[in-house]
Amino acid sequence: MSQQTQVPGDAPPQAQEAVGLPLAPEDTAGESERVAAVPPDAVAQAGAVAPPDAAAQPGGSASHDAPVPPSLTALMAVGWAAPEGRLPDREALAGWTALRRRRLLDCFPGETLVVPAGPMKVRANDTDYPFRPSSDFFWLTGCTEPDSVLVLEERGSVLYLADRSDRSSPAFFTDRRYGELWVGARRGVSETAAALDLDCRPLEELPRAMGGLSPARTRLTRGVDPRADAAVLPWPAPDSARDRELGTLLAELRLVKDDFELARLREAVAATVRGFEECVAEMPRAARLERGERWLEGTFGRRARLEGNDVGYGSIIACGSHATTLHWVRNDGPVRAGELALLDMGVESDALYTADVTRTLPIDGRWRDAQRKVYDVVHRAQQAGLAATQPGADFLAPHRAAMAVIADALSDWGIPATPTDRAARDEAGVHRRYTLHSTSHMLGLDVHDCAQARDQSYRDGQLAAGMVLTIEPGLYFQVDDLTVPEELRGIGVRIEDDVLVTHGGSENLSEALPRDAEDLERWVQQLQG
Ligand SMILES: [Mn+2]
Repeated sequence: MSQQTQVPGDAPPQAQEAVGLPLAPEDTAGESERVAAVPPDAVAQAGAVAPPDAAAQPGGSASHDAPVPPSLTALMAVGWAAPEGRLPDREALAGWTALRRRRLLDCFPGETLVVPAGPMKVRANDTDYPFRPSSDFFWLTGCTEPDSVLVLEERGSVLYLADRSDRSSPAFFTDRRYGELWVGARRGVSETAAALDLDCRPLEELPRAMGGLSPARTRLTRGVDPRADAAVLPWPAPDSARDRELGTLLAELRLVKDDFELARLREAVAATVRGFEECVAEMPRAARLERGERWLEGTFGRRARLEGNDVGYGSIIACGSHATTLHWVRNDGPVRAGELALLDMGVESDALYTADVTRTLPIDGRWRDAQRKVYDVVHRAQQAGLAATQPGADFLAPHRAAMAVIADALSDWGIPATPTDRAARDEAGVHRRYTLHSTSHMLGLDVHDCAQARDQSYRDGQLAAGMVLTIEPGLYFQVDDLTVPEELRGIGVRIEDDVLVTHGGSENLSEALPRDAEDLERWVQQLQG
């Protein structure tokens, strides 16, 4: 499951009263004291709205930094030890990205392909979200620097990126986005060239390079970087079908994972398994807290940050009837013994590949009858889906196999209560009232990977060795659904594994987490013992 936008909470009464009042800051200290009152971490990512010299401009900067007098600039320029100057070693990734660039160029002979990383995104005022490059850009370069742009050409590809902001210019202490006193040393042009084995040039040269491109022979992954969108106009205007073709080809090239990617996915899954174990172990503690779901979200998030880059999507911690909400990411409910917890979580590795795993389990390690009845059906459905995951099989084969199990079970239970014959039920797909989503999606750098691939090569295509997909049937009985027996209302179950299609069949990458109902009981009891 992927993340959804946060549902806004109610504004507290105090904040509502403040609306419309004239600005009357409590802080009446002098200019210099107010500067000191702004902690460095609050403004460290303010580069998007405050260029390096903003403090010197009339009207001041967004952060109210003090102006920098020339004498201070002169002082800051001297007295530093000579830099070490050692370049990083070439990364193993570099060989793989070179192959990927070669394959992409072969799809568009004689053309120039522009693939940007994207800019930082503002969270609020002068703070940004943590940066993550666009997946296509990262897949082709391995570079994680914001604002970077890859220009691919037969005669030689160039990666444009912001150079280091080191002691050689005042920006090292005035530029909040790149200055090394603000953000620490980062890889610039020569460091990135050495590590990623790419021809790299400073970002300042990009406008001139873009200006020289022929629109009819250039394609862009549009919608990633507004500056690139403006610099490379669609051809023929205003349609950007040629650009969409580039996105489509990239998505389709990414469908089959190479060995490097598979190793990274295995790392992401291994860290995810550890995060699940920690969440289960923390459940008794979470059960004592008003918002125990948040405690578990934090528990998993800590594992994700410790071992990887972050979570690959907003963790879904859905206890009790919250499990019937597909993307429950508010995670503000209690964790109660006797209820089920549906945990849908994935660690994104440092190499930006994410796992996507779901387990539904009894919070106190003991199934109640109605819970077990629903769980066993979803488990059987998932087993059928896993068995149908084979090279050459339709992408939809696991979905069909899983849904057949669920439709039969619902029919046996007389759900929905309205009597219809089997043919009519199948025709209407009535089980979908309770299953809600499809069983699989591709997985990789994106949790819903390769989304721009054509139907013929994804949804209506066939599975091939090297593809990684989720198998995740679910059954959800809403609390207010009068078509199901009362004892089942409020029960939601999903079981999701990450599965690699192999030459001989498939491999469940997340098999280390138990799925059988009795194994789950033992696992929970052992972790909470
Ligand atoms: Mn999923």
